Amino acid sequence: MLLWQYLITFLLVTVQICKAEKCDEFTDLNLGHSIIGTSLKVRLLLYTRSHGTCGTLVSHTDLSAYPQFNLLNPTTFIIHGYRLTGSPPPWLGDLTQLLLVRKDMNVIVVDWNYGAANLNYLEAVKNTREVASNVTAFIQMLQEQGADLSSIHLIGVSLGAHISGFTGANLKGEIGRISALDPAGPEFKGRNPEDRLDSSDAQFVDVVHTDMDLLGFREPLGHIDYYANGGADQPGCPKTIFSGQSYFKCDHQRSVYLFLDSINATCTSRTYPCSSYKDFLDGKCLTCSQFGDAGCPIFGYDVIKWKDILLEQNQTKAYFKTNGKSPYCMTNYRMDVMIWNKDVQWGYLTVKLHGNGKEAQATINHKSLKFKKFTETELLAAFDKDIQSVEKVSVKFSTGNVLQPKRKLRILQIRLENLEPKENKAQGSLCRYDVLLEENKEVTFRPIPCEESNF
Ligand SMILES: [Ca+2]
Ligand SMILES: [Ca+2]
Repeated sequence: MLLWQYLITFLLVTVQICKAEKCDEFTDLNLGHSIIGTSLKVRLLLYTRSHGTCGTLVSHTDLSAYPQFNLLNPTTFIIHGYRLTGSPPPWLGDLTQLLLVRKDMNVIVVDWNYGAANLNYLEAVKNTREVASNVTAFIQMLQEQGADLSSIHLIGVSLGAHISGFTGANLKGEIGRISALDPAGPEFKGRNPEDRLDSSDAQFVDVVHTDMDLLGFREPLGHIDYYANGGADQPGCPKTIFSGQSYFKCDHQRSVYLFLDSINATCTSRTYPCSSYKDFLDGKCLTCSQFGDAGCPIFGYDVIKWKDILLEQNQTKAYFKTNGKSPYCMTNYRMDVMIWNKDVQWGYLTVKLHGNGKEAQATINHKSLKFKKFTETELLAAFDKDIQSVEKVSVKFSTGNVLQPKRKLRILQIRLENLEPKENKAQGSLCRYDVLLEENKEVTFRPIPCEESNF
């Protein structure tokens, strides 16, 4: 063979390989498109374990063209929301990858960027029904080919949560699960269940609220509704408008990053059913006897293990605190403090746990705490890390009042109990008796197991 023949063969093979590895990408638009306004185009991109980073545009008619689509596997749809700037969602790749790592499944990214990118939010809202019709038709095709509706999971972000709701309603609520990540509030507040997401749209609907005071939805919409950090504002997000665009979307987008952490499962966020965030912070909802040995439901992807008991309870509002950045999960303790000062004392507590060369901190300052002689003050102490084996504890008391003389808290008993169910924790309750806390001075001590004390 001559050299040029080799070259041509080489080129042909290269072209073949390139053709085989051609990946379809999520539509990348810019602010210009958004300013002019875009009209709706729905594209469904398939990802599987064998094609984890290379998307394939799929049609609604011929599934056999995509041998990597396995009808016996569950299928998860990712449905994004409004795109102000037209850029692809920054979390999309991570969400797809983490899902595929967790389970062998088909992931379909519903790309409706043409239609979502528009300065006028109302135009994007108008497209939601049509996106849902498109996804519905695809799912009906899957069903005709033999897929089981209960193995279908829709993960909808913001407007995508209501698109998931419409899709689920089109399929008579028979799809397995909808996970709604901060469902959009504007244009959906106060609407009837058929005009928004609700718990009848799937067999199981889990919802997380992270920005209910601005872009999200305040009222519960699913079988379980989580209110992360109360559901309105998130730690680590800018508090002023001077931070630009992130001021508007940080709280809202946090719902996705919390969910990503839960799929990643590096640690778990335990959540507490309660009537209000205030009661939760006050330590009034820290027992979960209604959930038996499983304990309080955890947040996110794996809450499906609580499905049956949550369905029995019809609607659950659950609260949890998170860190300001990933890993978001915190370790919760119940803390009891009893003092013997003559007068009632008011103030805040900072508690640190030390062990294995690590330190975890909980700041209990959501309100001025009331300490009364010989009366247990029960508190929630949420620590930023999990210290499996606590060697030492530090406590600091402050009143925040610099004008008055420094106070002293005469502690008769301090008790810390890890709230994780028994099989998940290394230690039982930790106690310490007779501690004098001078205001703003940290005191460190070695706790002892409570049951071994003679108190
Ligand atoms: Ca609905
Ligand atoms: Ca907010």
